[in-house]
Amino acid sequence: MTVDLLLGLQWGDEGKGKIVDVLTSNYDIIARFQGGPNAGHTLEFDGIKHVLRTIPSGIFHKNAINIIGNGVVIDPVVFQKELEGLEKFNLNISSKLFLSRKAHLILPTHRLLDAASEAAKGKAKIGSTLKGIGPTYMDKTGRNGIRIGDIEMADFKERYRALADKHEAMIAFYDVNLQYDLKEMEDEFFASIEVLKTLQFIDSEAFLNNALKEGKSILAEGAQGSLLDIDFGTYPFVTSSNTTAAGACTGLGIAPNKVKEVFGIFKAYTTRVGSGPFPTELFDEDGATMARVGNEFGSVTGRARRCGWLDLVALKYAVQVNGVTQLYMMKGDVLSGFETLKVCTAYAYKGEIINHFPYNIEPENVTPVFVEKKGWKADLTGLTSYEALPEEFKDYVAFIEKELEVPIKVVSVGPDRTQTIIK
Ligand code: 2SA
Ligand code: MG
Repeated sequence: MTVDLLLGLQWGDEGKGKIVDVLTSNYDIIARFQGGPNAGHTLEFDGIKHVLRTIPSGIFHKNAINIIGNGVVIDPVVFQKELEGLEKFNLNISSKLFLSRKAHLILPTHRLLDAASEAAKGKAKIGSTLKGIGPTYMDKTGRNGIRIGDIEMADFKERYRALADKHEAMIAFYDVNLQYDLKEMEDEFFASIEVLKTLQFIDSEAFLNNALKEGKSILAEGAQGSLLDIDFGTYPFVTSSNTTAAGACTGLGIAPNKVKEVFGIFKAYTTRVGSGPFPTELFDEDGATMARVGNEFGSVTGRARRCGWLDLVALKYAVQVNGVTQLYMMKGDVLSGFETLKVCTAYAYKGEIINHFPYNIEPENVTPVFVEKKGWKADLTGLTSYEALPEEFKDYVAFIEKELEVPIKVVSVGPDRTQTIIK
């Protein structure tokens, strides 16, 4: 059998959590392949809203196996809290959630280093979620990291100490006057390691490839978005992992020829949290309306998201880099009531009109070129069939499909599982 990928095509918060939840019943295994507790996947069903951080969204489904792959970075402290938050659902988690031995551990000092690095950058800060993501991936690629499998080794504590001591020296080097009680953080860390041990550590690449051989189906669940990819995103304002399709292969140990469908999730407009360029960003009443109606606040950090019109230049780039085969358009309902909708189809770039996503998209280099589409008035949140949607909405969808040359298969008109319309 094959692997399908579910990826965010913008700067995160496209609504991946909702779609993976809708799709989960079609798969035997749901796997996370990159990122860590910087993600916040929001699921809403039966009147309950729940935010997942590191745990795959298949955890709520009775029969799905959930894998945290080698490409993920795990903070045991956050993980323990996540497990505690799930207790009330009686999910029998230890029987269906497995952790890759090759996944890297986020240490308390990684979080401190994240904070120190951001503080030292001042105005140039990335707007990191301060979860220690960057420093942990630095240690991974620098070949200094500590992995889940190391927890099973006799010298785990010594390895921890050696790395944490090195980090303390680095924190001092930043000279940013960070206040912290490492002893307290370490007690919490080692207590949470004991909780982590109640779950099974596995050689996940072997597990997944065996499952494929046995005819099982796998959905790889991306976190963040394509424009936050370490290689293809708006560097340096990116996260530290490959959020794009290739990341699923390296983050799970699955070969490219096993990948079949690539579901690309995007919002009907655009949002971004943290710093970095955003060509179609709005600073007016329209942007404020999107933020208010769309409830655009980070699911984990609560940070206000910047809002703007749909950017098809950026989206086309994401579709290409990921090999998207099906598009899912989220939050179309948020655009109800706008007289006119703008869609960016090209950039004015250094005196030229270009259609590709260039090296440099800072405002001084790029001005978006918009086409205008007629808006619709109707509230979409109660609609259940594609036919019932307003003509202007269908025109908007058809226009995007034509520009991106990929079909939009699903449109979402609200946060609940039930507010999902298949075209
Ligand atoms: P980091 O923490 O080092 O990965 O941050 C680097 C940049 O990546 C952005 N980033 C995100 N943007 C949107 N959503 C994210 N996840 C949470 C969510 C975040 C939240 O899904 O709601 O609650 O705000 C996420 N994770 C990382 C980040 O803003 C930096 O620009
Ligand atoms: Mg999110």
